[in-house]
Amino acid sequence: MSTTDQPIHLTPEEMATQAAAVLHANDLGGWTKAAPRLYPHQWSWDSAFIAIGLAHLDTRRAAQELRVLFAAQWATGMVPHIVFNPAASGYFPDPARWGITTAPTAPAGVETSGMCQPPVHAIAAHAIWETAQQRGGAEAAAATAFLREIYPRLLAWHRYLATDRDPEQSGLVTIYHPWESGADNSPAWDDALAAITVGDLPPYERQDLKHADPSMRPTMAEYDRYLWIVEIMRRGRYDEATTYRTNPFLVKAVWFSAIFVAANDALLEIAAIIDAPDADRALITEWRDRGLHGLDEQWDPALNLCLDYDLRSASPVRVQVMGGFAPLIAGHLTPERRAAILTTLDSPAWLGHPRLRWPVPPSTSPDDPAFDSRRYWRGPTWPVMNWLFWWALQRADATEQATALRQASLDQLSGGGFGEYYEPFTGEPLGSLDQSWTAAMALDWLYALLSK
Ligand code: 9WN
Repeated sequence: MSTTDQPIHLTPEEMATQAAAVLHANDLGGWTKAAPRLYPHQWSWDSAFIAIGLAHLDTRRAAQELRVLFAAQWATGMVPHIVFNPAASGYFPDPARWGITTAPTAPAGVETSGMCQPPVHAIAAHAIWETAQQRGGAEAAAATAFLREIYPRLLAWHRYLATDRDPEQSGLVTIYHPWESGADNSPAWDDALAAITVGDLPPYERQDLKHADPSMRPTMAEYDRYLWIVEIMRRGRYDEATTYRTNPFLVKAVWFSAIFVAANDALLEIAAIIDAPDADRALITEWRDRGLHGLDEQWDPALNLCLDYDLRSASPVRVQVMGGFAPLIAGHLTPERRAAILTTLDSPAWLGHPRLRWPVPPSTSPDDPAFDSRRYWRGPTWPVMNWLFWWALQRADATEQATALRQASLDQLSGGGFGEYYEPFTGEPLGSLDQSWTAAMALDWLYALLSK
């Protein structure tokens, strides 16, 4: 059913049926692989987005998605970015390369990576609960029971991010690797990666290039550095303090931090539903407010964007990437900041760019010198990120902009295929087809539209 040809104009009903079929085909019983061939394992933030869409088909199955992921949580509270499927091969780095068995804090009986991804999970758990409440009856009760069950795990995850990943108490989460950002080869990491000298890296063979066109994937120079950081973390047995001391890549990432702020809001909602102790709520509020303050400090009035901060070079990262919209994702905007960020979003550097096929945010502004329309996070548009922008615009009461973005996103998907990302000027789907989170986001939009 996948196609790379653009003009099939699926009706909303057809698109919903096809999206459900993609999720069904990628379902391995209790968890969903991120994509059929390129990503045959469970990815952390993919799972959270997938659960939001899956909830429309089956709220219990959606809860199971998060349950399986959190069963691989580390003793530190970290939720690993990949939980490996022992039955699947063909992805690199594989469990042997990660070598987490040397880490005293790694979970037993499950193979995972040794790093994390943005914490969308509390947002997903709350969304599952909301969908279940609309259904009512036993489903609603089961969802509340699920929140009770997952809450301590979510709290431990957030505690880890607020402490181990922010020893400076800046409100900004430190990432150890571009993979942790979720936006792997964004130009935001170029300088930090360029400063890394690759040491005695054991040889390796890339698997991703067997499933995707090299012109759409990170370069070899980037891959060497990705693997060198993994090597350093593995040699430090994934000990947090050691990583902080020895890792050549340490960046305060604003997109990740903004998702953490929004996830703390969701965790507060969950805490209220299950009547969690007041002390927990005070702590979560503190994490949320510290995050808002940290993001505020990174605002760049010249670019009208929020900037990552490289701890190793002690400098802000002055590029025009999607992550700059972090305050929109975090929410709680002052009227001035809200106006500034919406103006940037509508400007010719972003949604107003005359060459865009659809007005959806490119991962890197076409005005940035590092823009590359085909390569992964250096220009293409990502439907799952459109969803996050849409969600945030709604939270910011920018209803008109949110509705327009949803329509443009659905138009983008109406050619079928559920691409991982899209060429922003031609609309060609790139990367993997039948990407689970793309299908899940389509379902979330379509269920709201079709139930009206
Ligand atoms: C590395 C699964 C993941 C996403 C990331 C995306 C890509 C992996 C890769 O695929 O990253 O984690 O091998 O390229 O960048 O955001 O979670 O869909």
